Amino acid sequence: MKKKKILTLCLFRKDEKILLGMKKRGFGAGRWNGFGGKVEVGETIEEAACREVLEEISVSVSEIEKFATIDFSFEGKEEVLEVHFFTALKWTGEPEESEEMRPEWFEIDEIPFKKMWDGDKYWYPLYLAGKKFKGKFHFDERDKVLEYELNEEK
Ligand code: 6OG
Repeated sequence: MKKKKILTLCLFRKDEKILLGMKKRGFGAGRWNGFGGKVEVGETIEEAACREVLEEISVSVSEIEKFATIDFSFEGKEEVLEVHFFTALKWTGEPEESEEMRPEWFEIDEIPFKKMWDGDKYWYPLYLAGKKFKGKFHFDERDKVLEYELNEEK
């Protein structure tokens, strides 16, 4: 079996807007994305999700809800990224830029899919419709989606 790395991603919605961050460094740099990262030893996945948001945009999240798990794999790479997706339900503080992320609110009909991970345009419609789901995406060497599968959970 391929080696798995557990990651989090947290999204924020307010009225008809969604908060994204421009990733300034590391994996996915130059793309808009939600907020998150690796789960550290001794913390739960939910704790990791909240800690990453605080580190990246100085927002303190007190309630989150899981909406998806997606496995991401890449042609020629052994490791599978198991990303746990959350939506923030309660938070305090205004998003602030950090060394890692520059946050910005986008209208839902103006989500910049061309400057996001190629898989995002496939699963965002489910997220925006309030669905819960599981998925798998396989990318080529140039980060384009080769195959994907999304299954809604009842
Ligand atoms: P660090 O390695 O910087 O965390 N992530 C993805 N997000 C989207 N939308 N699509 C993908 O398709 C992703 N692969 C990883 C998980 C990396 C962050 O990027 C997310 C983490 O929040 C391949 O600590």
